Amino acid sequence: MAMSIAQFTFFSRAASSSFLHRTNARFNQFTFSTPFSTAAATCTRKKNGRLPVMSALELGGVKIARDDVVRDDPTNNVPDSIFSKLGMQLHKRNQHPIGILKNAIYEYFDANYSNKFDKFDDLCPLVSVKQNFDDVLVPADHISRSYNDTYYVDSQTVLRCHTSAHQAELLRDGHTHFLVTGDVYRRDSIDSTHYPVFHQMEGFRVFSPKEWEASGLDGTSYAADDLKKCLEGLARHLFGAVEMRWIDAYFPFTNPSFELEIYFQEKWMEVLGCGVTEQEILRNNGQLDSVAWAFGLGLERLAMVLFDIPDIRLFWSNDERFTSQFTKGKMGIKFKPFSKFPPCYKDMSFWINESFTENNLCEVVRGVAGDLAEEVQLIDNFTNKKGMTSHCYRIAYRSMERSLTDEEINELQRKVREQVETKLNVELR
Ligand code: FA5
Ligand code: MG
Repeated sequence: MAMSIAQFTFFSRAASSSFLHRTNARFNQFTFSTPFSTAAATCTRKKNGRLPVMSALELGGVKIARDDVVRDDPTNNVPDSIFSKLGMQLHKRNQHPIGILKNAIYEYFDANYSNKFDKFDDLCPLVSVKQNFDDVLVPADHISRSYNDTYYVDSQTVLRCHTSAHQAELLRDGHTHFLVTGDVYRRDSIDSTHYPVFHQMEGFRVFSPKEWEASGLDGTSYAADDLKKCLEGLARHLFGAVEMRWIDAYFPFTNPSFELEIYFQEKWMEVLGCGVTEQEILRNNGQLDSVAWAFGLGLERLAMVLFDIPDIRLFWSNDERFTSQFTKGKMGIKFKPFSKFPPCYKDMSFWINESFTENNLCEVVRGVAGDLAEEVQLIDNFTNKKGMTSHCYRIAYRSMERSLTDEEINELQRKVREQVETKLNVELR
């Protein structure tokens, strides 16, 4: 296992939707100047007199109906494709790679910390803006709060974009060692390692002064050392030998902060963020003299490496040729691809406008093609003498399960072009 400290590098391409890589995303047509409805907040129980429930879900002991989440309202940017993923809870399926991985991580913590970590995997994914951002000190102008990056149910309620949204409440409830697993939601780009719904596991450990005082280290250094040891141990438990490296990072809620990258498919892939928790979070939530560490793991990313799963869309497949390959409690299984259909590429060029963002484009593409969209990639970008900027995107269409016909792809591309023009207000070339 090669471990090294490396300078921060973007992995593979400019990832837009992370707490680190948010510099070039721009606000889209939904902006904060839109008049907000002040309507209801988090995960409220079904109110009387609401529209008929189309598919009420029971999540975290709370009933959620489609019209609680998808609304024709300018403060709402949740499409049906995202609502349909709510409640799938792949992390609770013991025969699914995400569930198998969750259980393997639980095992590591139970064995090494004698069952000290409290485990949560059923917390409601609808959270308040306060929980998702304010409680973890995300600045008011941080790009992750934008409608371009986060799914808003209304001005005060979001689909959590990370499991860190639960840190504060669990601290206030008196938990000092905990793991939170859950589905998280982000408007994001399209490729084999990014999906708008994925799963994270948050880890949190609080230390009291007597734990670090004897070490001769200050609390922060003690926690940072312990954190790295813990996660390196976890990586060994899961992978045995794998090439990995620590990268210095930035998160609003930790300092110092790090990311762990693993070498996969000839690239460095970021699998987790972590760090020593900001004192303010501890103080605000009843932990006065303590220090703590926290991490947030991307479960799909780890599972891709562990089970040799080449594309993140496969986790959502109900095809038996996928689901039947995995067994409860078994980590060593390598996925055998059951189809190798070639991708079909379609290019489209248009003049962008002020409000254009790549996440909005990806949302349109997913809305039309769903999981048939494998990748959306900017392949050409220029500005003419009049100051107009043209983008050319290449869309790769591919099914994981069957071959697509020319007609089917042409029809998808026709619809994408139509909607790009009408919804994004750009001029096709
Ligand atoms: C966070 O979400 C922080 N909350 C993590 C954290 C927790 C840091 C506690 C410090 C303390 P980030 O945006 O980098 O950070 O996402 C964490 C992990 O989620 C990434 O390393 C990656 O493995 C995974 N991830 C991020 N975006 C996607 C995506 N679109 N699809 C799949 N996995 C993703
Ligand atoms: Mg990141």
